[in-house]
Amino acid sequence: MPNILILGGTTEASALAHAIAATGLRAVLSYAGRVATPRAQPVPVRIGGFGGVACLAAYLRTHAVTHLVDATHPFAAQMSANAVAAAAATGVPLIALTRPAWTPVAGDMWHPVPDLDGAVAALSGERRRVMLALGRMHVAMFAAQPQHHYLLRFVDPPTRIPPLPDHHLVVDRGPFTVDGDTALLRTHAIDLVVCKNAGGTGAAAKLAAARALAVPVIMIDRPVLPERAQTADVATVLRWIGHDADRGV
Ligand code: 3Y8
Ligand code: NAP
Repeated sequence: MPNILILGGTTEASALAHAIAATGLRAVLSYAGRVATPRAQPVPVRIGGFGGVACLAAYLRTHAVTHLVDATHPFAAQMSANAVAAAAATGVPLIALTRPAWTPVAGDMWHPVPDLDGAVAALSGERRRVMLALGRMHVAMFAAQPQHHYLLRFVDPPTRIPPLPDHHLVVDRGPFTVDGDTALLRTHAIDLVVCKNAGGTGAAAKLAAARALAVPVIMIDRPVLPERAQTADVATVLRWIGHDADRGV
């Protein structure tokens, strides 16, 4: 009988959890514990790091996990690397449920950069009004470019004031809407957006808003992840688990 561990934290992970719950298969969804109240799930949830590769491997063994699904965010590179290593160490089969990277369409004004350091470097120069749509964890890096006005958006209120001399903070969680993000960019007279190439739908609204308002976007490329089986399709994951997607879902 399958016993699935889903490494979660994304829209796709939630969709998979709902599909698996509908089949009655045993599954646990795992969160890192990054935010105060992660979205409720229709399967049991565990919250917190495992303690590295060896501890993740030990978790897989002691909980008799039969299938590991890495449905984490494309920028959760450490978790994904640990999942590959722990799956290899234990022989537990692994598949990644991910989403394709965004690609520019007509009207997009993207300036691709390889990583967060590249995004900081790209902000050299005259004062701009920048929406830093990166969440909370990497804001401090942008103190190297204090000349700008920054619009920040965090999931939770911060425990410390962000180290940017001129910023406005919005506390909100996605998925976001195009109308909402268009109004946000307009209200704050944003003339530049910085974001990760997250892909998917939950964070895409700001791209459509930037396109509509002819606002350029500094687009951070995804980190390189280790080789692993992967799909963008929940039904493929269910078939991989050996449960036909046509039955019961
Ligand atoms: C804790 C668990 C679902 C999942 C929803 C997706 C969409 C909405 C859009 C902007 C971009 C950002 C951020 C974002 C989005 C989804 C998805 C997504 C981006 C939650 C969640 C957890 C997190 C962690 C959080 C990070 C932060 C990143 C905010 C749940 C709400 C910026 C990524 O305060 C912190 O420490 C936040 C940390 C990692 C990146 C950062 O560096 O700050 N996500 N986000 C997960 C855990 O503990 O394991 O409550 O759902 C999930 C979601 N956030 O099921 O509906 O699928 O990507 N999350 C980015 O894309 O750049 C916001 O503001 O425009
Ligand atoms: P990360 O840098 O790749 O991982 C750092 C450490 O956090 C991991 O080594 C692991 O700790 C722990 N961890 C990460 N994801 C976990 C999970 N799902 N369950 C249990 N432990 C987890 O991860 P991150 O970028 O901080 O992302 C953390 C969470 O937020 C993930 O669930 C991810 O899907 C979600 N998220 C991230 C982003 C983003 O922009 N990075 C965006 C949306 C959602 P141990 O080594 O101790 O096991």
